[in-house]
Amino acid sequence: MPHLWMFLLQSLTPVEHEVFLVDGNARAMTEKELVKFIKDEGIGLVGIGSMTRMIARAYKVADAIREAGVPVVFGGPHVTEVPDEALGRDGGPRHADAVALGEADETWPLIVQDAACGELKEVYKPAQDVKGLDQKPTLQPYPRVPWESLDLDQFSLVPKFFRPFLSGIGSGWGTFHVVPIETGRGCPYGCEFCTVTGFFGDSIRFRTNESVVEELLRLKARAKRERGQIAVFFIDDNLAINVKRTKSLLRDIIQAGAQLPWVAQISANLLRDEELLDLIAESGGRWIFIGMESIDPSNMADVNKNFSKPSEYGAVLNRLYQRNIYAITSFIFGMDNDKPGIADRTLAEIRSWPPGLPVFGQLTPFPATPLYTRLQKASRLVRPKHWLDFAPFVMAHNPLNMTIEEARAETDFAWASSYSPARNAEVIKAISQQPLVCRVSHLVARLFFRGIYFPQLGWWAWVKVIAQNRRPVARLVGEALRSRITWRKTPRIQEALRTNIL
Ligand code: B12
Ligand code: SF4
Repeated sequence: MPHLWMFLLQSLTPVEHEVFLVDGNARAMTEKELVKFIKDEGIGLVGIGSMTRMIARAYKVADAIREAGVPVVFGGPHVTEVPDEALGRDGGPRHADAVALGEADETWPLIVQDAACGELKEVYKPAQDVKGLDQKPTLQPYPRVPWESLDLDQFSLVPKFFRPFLSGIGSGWGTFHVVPIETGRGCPYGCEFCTVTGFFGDSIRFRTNESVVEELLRLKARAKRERGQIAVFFIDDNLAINVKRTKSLLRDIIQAGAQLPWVAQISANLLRDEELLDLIAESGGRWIFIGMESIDPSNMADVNKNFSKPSEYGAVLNRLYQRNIYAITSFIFGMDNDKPGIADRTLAEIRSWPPGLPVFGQLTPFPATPLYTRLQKASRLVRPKHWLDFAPFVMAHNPLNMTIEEARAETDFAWASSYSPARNAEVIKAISQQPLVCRVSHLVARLFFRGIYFPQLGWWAWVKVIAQNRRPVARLVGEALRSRITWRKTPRIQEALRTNIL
């Protein structure tokens, strides 16, 4: 899925400038290739956005670009949290000519103008209110991202080779895009490990329903025109943070016929309301990402996430399941009360719930979070600048009741057990009463999600994954073919095929 910020800043760029978007995930280039691209296109300013996790790579890219004489401006959560690092003011090397702190909707046009006049400043900050706090964009009005005409080729999840063949199936699968849309910003909950409340603020700002619906309608028209599929990721941190407003938005989407399949993040405490769940289902909601974090209430209390109750998780997932909605359930290991065996206990709970897509991470002290400050004060950080020395799934601090190696072993075990061919087959069997399309999408999602932890890049890796999971794959493909034959034999369908209605 592409990142929203680049489309947003592209729409906010003064019209006389051309913008090129390169997403390192979708269109990987070496530093040399990237510098050549920049030179060939005569690009005068490079903007780089990065989460903490990818910052070391982003600095390397920036160094190569700056060496070629092109100025680089950084933005996003990491540089906002530690701006001195990118500017080389903390004793380390300099990687950026300028940094944009916080939300850059209003500063970006200024940055572009300054760069064009050769007057780029080092730091760009949003204007401050009387209390000295950043003035946040209201999101009303909201920039118009021209989805209907943007070149999204680098982001299609369907390999080019299959496109002609797949565009003929059903309503068309020639392209498949997951598009990020925000309907609001901010979260008041302030969980200890999270950067969102600090970055976006604790008051929430919403776009108007009309502006969201209009954007969805344009996307829907594009999908139809391309004979492809578009799914939406509502990237709000908690789509249902204001339940009344969420219901009103979902009702407007339904009324306008603007439904597209969508995914969103919603905390478990907000998924008790049956009417909300009905509206989620009717408006196209397919997958809900729930930050469950831990099955242990004392861990939840430690990280200030007491509002989310592990004892409720099963009931919440059941309510979703009854409506053919699945959950992506996210867990964190290495929390202060976790001991070896935590993965096994968590997996046992998960098996007692309707099937979903569990994901497992480790407690990570991101800079400028309350968690970082607490661990620093307690001298528990073993790699205080873990992002400059990035090691996937290796904790940067000492957990209290297990070692860093044990936390890693728990994480390995949880991923391996959750996405083993045997577990995948078991899950697909367990949901055999669900419509075929739900089961197919669940299996496909499982095969992709496995890749979050076990890299499966390239054809050969995929062939292996499909071979390992041949039992459920063969069963679903067989069922799909049988239902297609039965469907085609139905007298009404035969008549429609004869008269070219289909
Ligand atoms: C959607 C999302 C995802 C999606 C996909 C990312 C995508 N392709 O969009 C998924 C679910 C895959 C994901 C995964 C992860 N995510 Co995430 N994700 C988000 C989320 C919810 C929304 C991002 C977004 O679009 N925001 C809206 C836009 C408008 O805001 P923005 O990106 O910050 O951009 C604004 C400014 O920052 C600035 N800006 C940003 N970049 C740039 C660049 C330039 C040049 C300039 C001038 C300005 C600028 O301008 C923009 C407009 O104001 C954010 C939380 C949040 N609300 O932002 C977390 C967040 C970015 N994710 C976070 C994390 C930790 C992760 C994971 C590491 C989690 C994990 N443990 O696995 C993974 C990493 C996956 C990976 N390897 O890529 C953290 C990052 C914290 C940090 N310090 O790095 C965040 C902030 C959430 C949090 N709880 O703290 N994520
Ligand atoms: S509810 Fe989610 S976005 Fe809000 S502070 Fe907690 S983890 Fe962050």
